[in-house]
Amino acid sequence: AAPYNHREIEEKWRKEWEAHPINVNDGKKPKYYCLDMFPYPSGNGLHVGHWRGYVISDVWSRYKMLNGGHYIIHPMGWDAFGLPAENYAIKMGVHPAVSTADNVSKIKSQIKQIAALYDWDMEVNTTDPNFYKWTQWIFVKMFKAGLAYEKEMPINWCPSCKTGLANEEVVNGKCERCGAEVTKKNLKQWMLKITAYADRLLNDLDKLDWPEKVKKMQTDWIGKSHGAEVDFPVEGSDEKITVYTTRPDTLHGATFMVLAPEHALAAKLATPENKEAVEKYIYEASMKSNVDRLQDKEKTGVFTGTYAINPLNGAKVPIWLSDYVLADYGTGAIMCVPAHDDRDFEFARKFNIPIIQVIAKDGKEIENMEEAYTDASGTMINSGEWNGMESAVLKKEAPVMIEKMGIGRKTVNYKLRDWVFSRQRYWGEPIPIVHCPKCGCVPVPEDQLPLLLPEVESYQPTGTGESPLADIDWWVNTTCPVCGAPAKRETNTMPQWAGSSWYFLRYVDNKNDKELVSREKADKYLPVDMYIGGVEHAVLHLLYSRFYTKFLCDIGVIDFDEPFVKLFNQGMITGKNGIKMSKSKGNVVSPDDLVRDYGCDSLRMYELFVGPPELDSEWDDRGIDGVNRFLNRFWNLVMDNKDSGVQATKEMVKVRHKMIHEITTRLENFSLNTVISGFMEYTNKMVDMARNGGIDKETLQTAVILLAPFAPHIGEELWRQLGGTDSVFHAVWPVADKAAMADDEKEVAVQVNGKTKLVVTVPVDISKEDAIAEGKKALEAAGKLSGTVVKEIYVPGKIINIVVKP
Ligand code: ANZ
Ligand code: ZN
Repeated sequence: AAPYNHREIEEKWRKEWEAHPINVNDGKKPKYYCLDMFPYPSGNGLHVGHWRGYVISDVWSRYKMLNGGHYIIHPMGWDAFGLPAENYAIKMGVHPAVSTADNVSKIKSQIKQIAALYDWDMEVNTTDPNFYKWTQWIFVKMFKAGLAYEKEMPINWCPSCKTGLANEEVVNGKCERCGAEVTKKNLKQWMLKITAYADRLLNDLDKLDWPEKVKKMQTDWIGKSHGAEVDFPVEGSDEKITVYTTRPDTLHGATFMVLAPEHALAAKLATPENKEAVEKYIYEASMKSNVDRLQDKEKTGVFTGTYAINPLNGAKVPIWLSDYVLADYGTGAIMCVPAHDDRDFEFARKFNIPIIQVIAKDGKEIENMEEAYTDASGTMINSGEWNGMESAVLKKEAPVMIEKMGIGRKTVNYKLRDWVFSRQRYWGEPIPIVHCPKCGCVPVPEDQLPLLLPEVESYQPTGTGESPLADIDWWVNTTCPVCGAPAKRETNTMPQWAGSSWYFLRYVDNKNDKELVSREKADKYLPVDMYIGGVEHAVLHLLYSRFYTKFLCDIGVIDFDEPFVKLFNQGMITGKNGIKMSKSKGNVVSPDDLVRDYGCDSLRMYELFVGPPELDSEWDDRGIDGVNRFLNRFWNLVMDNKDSGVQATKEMVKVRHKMIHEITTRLENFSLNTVISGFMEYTNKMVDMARNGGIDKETLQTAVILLAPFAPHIGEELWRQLGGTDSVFHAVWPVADKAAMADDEKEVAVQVNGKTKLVVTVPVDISKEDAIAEGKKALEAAGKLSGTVVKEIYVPGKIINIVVKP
């Protein structure tokens, strides 16, 4: 037979599929929406790491087509606003729209090499006015619903990109994009009130078929905690300081208080002799990012000179300032219980503040405390009327008790913050708001959307905190949509997350100029059944998308409130030694040569073979040889045996069903690397069978269907070689028959004089003579047969009994 020629067959089937698409919507098939996280069209093109997710999603799509006969919605688009295109424009003077279009066409042709089922009719691009019209429309709807508001606040500021950053864009105190140290700057910001959805975002995680790891990350990000606020009067003044604590049970152990340096009272509390030190400390803290402040390092702080009164027992507690307390969490002030909190313990040690233990450890007071005792378990001590109570019980009851005493109240707190939604950059969606001196903030009327991004002369951020749009007078100066008075446009643009928070809704109705998505199409094709992408998006993008979906559900655009039913996060493909592939590190492996030399099918399979798909895996070019050899072997197996006319033996049927079972189970579990090794294993078995008497056609056809989602070209070719007249992707995924898989061997008890001595495994259809011989051999080997054999009994499939006389 002809040898495997990947170039020839891949070209042949590409053409055929192009002319006769295999994934057609006949209106009757059930839909299955399998989505990739859409890429940012960077100028660097695709490397083998990018392929991984796209191969996984394509394998899954094709599998769902075969198993269940689904019409597959598998779109692709471009998340094309953002900094790199703008930075390139600043450097090269090329308009971001131009470089973006170039990059899109380049990446699109590279993506086509993967031979994925993408439906390019559904393509979207977040920078297309027909798309961002709806991104702006959602903003207007949120504004009208009171979910978008302006607020003056210190934002994370990247001095190098000259832009504000969301908390999520600050990695270890550095700008996620450029690596520069992040500082703070006070600016008027547009905020989205995602906190209004905190409880729903938290509770609805239960509905999702997502990796537990991701659910945990979202849970922690939302960070709901239960506790109490307690009011501490300031000694010698009418002021009081309210603290937030999750451990009101430890109130008797509060030996000092700490306020965030930004706390409204921070400077005011300083006594004259402490004023200078306090002011210096406040200034220094203002220059640090939140992330920096939370990182493990030596505690710093300053005493204000002032005391507060513990409202429970009247104790005098010194008030300190320290940057380990964050201004924007809880009340920005805490009561400190060094005996039971690590950070407070460290602080108390450093500044010689008394430590009072209020929960007994193992029933005792610790003599020389070396570290805080942080378990909320044990009996209360040194706690006045609370002595003898169980701390775990008190922890729950104290908030209510405190409320009754009138010294505080029960509260709930969230780590989740409202979303800073403005950027001081050019290449983003203009925020559709007009500032009118009389009417305040007025949204651009919905029928005037999209509000187009105007051309500018300089893309350079102004660095004053304003976007380059602020320099375009004709654009900035407008009239108020409500009263007609001269007014000014908002000049901030939206963050890149804006478009990606809802793009998955648009694919199924991407040409609709009346609605974001028609209700009919939304009902029919949404939500996304399977979402595949990198784990780096576990919180941000996935939380924002859930928020947008809930909002759009609330205003009736769609009828579901969770966007992604199932989620799979793939790990990264890295270069040698686990180093991230990047152009700057010079370790990028391009798929182009590999496709040329080994074919698309080999590369697809190797992408999966490198390691468990949910983990990072190191790329090694050499490994692709092995996968390619396997495909050659498989090719030869089918081609050499397709016309053999061999009838299936029981053994062949058994191997066939075991193969179906193994491959399907591994695939369903997303253990895709072991699917590939499973193919190798079963191909060896089939080759052995073929050598020893031949192999039947149905087993070969079955193997081809199983392989097709992974290696579609070779799958299609071999399917036709085996007599298929229609595409292999219109075949039906085989079902494993448990009975046919059953082994034809049985365990039989071997007895001497009716007493079981051991067990042997024999073929079910073994003859009486052979069975008895097996039994005797096993007994002798175990030294359990002596005397003279007088009788030999075989109860088929059950017992071998040797009767002996001494
Ligand atoms: C007293 C106490 C005693 C505390 C104890 C803990 C252990 P969650 O909500 O779970 O993160 N805290 C409150 N506001 C803070 C802020 N703005 N910056 C830094 N820390 C703050 O934890 C809430 C606990 O973190 C609160 O309970 C408070 O310290 C601290 F044995 O109060 B605790
Ligand atoms: Zn007005």
